[in-house]
Amino acid sequence: MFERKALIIALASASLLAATQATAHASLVKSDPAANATVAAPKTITLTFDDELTPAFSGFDVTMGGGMKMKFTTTVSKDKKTITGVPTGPLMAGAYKLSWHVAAAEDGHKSTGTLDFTVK
Ligand SMILES: [Cu+2]
Repeated sequence: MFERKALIIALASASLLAATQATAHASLVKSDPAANATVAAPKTITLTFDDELTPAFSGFDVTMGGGMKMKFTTTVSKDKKTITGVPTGPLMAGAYKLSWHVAAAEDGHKSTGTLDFTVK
């Protein structure tokens, strides 16, 4: 009987811990350009997350079709939830892949993702 109770407590603690960790990770909630959008050459790219980020470990890379990396200057907003990137030169027409990486301010956990967009 005691063992069964201990097991139930252990399982409850484990699921509580898992839930805490899941909410502590920063997830992308909005982007401009949106994923898979076709847009005029953007002057800025913004990525908004559901959690505060650690600016030093949060940013993104943008590559064009052949893997050519585009240069961006990125900053993190005051509320620490939005990354804004300004390309150092105009983006030519073509297909782009954006790869983001962030660290949650709360626990330092890292998450990454990608999105595609096209410049017409
Ligand atoms: Cu986390």
